[in-house]
Amino acid sequence: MIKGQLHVRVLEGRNVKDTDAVGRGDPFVEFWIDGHEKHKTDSRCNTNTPVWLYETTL
Ligand SMILES: [Ca+2]
Repeated sequence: MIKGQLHVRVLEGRNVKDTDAVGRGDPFVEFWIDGHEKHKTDSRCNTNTPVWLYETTL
């Protein structure tokens, strides 16, 4: 297994598809490391142009 650090930066979304039945979606980003370690940003309510400015080092 290769070891090291992974720096992840999630900035923003554009033209995010609405998924709510009523109103706009509440988008978030989730990603997995090696297919099993799940990470997720907070949701942004009722927007198609979310901004997270999320950063993490894994
Ligand atoms: Ca909503």
